[in-house]
Amino acid sequence: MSLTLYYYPDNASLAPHICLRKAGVDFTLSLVERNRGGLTDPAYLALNPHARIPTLAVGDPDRGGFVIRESAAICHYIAETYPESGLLPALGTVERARTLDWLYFATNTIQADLMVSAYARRYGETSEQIAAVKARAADRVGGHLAIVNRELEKTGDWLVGDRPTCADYFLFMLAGWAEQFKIPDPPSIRPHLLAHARRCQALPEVIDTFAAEGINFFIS
Ligand SMILES: N[C@@H](CCC(=O)N[C@@H](CS)C(=O)NCC(=O)O)C(=O)O
Repeated sequence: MSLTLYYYPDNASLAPHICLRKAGVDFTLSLVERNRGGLTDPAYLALNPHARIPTLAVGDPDRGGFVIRESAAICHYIAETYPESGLLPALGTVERARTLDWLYFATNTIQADLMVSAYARRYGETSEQIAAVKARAADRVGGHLAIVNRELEKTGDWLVGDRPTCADYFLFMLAGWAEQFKIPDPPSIRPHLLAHARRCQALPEVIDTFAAEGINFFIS
């Protein structure tokens, strides 16, 4: 079945995009013009009523295909569908369980607080409230990244095993946002996270993804 990734540069579509390139499959990239009404476009809302980026369409959703609308779920789906990609360790292994544990920590904890910080205006009314929400959430992200930094100190190059998995790509995406959002304790002050980001930036699938999206690496 055909695969179409609806994306916007450096949005939550980034990790799924890297996974597709790592899997080496044919796919179509479709830009959601989020600054020009793309998220209120009825055609896009029909695919993704959550009005969020990304969406992965598998086949034609009107003709027996389906969509996946959560970035971590898309990464998980690609990994399961193309096991030879190594995006996840083998089914039933401890390594796979640990990789999924990090993938879901990344989306459910780090990403969740990053989103609160980025969209703080949705969580407060006055400018003081909004600033307080933004700062508190950013602090929490710093704490979550400290946990990952400690883990990478133990595990070495990658979160689990001796090759990058979808959890590494997801973490890399979030580290990029955290750096760009200028949280108080950014990834670049965490040596193991910084080295991890540099390792990710050197991977061909990551280089190709950034080139295709027209974005720059966040760590020099
Ligand atoms: N949990 C979702 C969150 C997706 C999300 O919030 N994407 C952002 C772009 S990075 C978005 O579409 N924001 C638009 C909005 O919140 O109005 C996922 O990871 O796929």
